[in-house]
Amino acid sequence: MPTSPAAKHGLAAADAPPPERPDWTIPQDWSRYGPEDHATWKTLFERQSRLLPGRACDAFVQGMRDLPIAADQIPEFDALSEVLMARTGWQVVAVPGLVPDEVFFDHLANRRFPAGQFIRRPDQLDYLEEPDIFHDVFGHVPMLMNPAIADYIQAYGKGGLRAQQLGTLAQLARVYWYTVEFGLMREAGGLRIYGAGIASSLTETRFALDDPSPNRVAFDLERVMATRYRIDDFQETYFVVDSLEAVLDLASIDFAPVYERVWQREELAPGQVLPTDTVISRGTGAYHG
Ligand code: HBI
Ligand code: FE
Repeated sequence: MPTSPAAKHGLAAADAPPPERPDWTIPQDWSRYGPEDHATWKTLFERQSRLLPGRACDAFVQGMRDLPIAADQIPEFDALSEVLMARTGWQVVAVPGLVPDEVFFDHLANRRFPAGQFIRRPDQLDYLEEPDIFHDVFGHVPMLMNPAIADYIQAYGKGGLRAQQLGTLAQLARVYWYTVEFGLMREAGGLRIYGAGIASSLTETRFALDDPSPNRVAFDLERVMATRYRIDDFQETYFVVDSLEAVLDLASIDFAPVYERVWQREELAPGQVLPTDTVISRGTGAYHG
């Protein structure tokens, strides 16, 4: 099995114990992280910090710089929340791992980012099934320092609750997946990463930007909504936005007619390229075969 994204999402936490609180939050219990946990954080932090300059977008780098996140120890959620709250009104709360969709959406709609409390084991550096503190804090929290992304993720939470009622959650989740998790952006220096699933993964950082295999295609809302994604391996296609403001602009669209049109369309396989796509680089497809 090749190395894979830092975290896969979208599955219910089926065998998790029932939560003590209805919002699924737990104390971070920072003092219970041991030396091995901090060492895992340090390994992951150092290797991503070496790789990301020139690869992560400016907002990511800037957000990271302004947060109390460093190599030496696992960050404290309260300290992160204090800085985030002052900048964009967000907080970080601890959860055991994946939480049910409606719980996840309710947190986001209220500008609380649910972050996995645990850290992966040392033998899971490149792959794990649920989002842990490295994926959630290193990958997502720097982008929450950006006002456009802060508003966009809140809007996703509100839209998620609506999409559940409309039966269009699969389509909406693809938008989150191909932006917040696996988004690329055009910047002055070239293509840059803003998606947390890429930024928190050594192997996918290289794959998404440097490998000839995946397609890189200009982001188009309805096209993305029709496109299935891979949860257990690198993406076959990355969608490229021109700015974070363009991502936030998606939140002011009336999705009802969009869902109607997407409903009429055929679903697209993750690696499919259409004649109507604006292709930035056409992948060889070699990696996925
Ligand atoms: N729970 N903790 C956590 N993190 C996620 O990213 C997450 C989740 N539950 C559901 C979910 N994501 C997605 O399936 C929704 O975005 C659809
Ligand atoms: Fe994530």
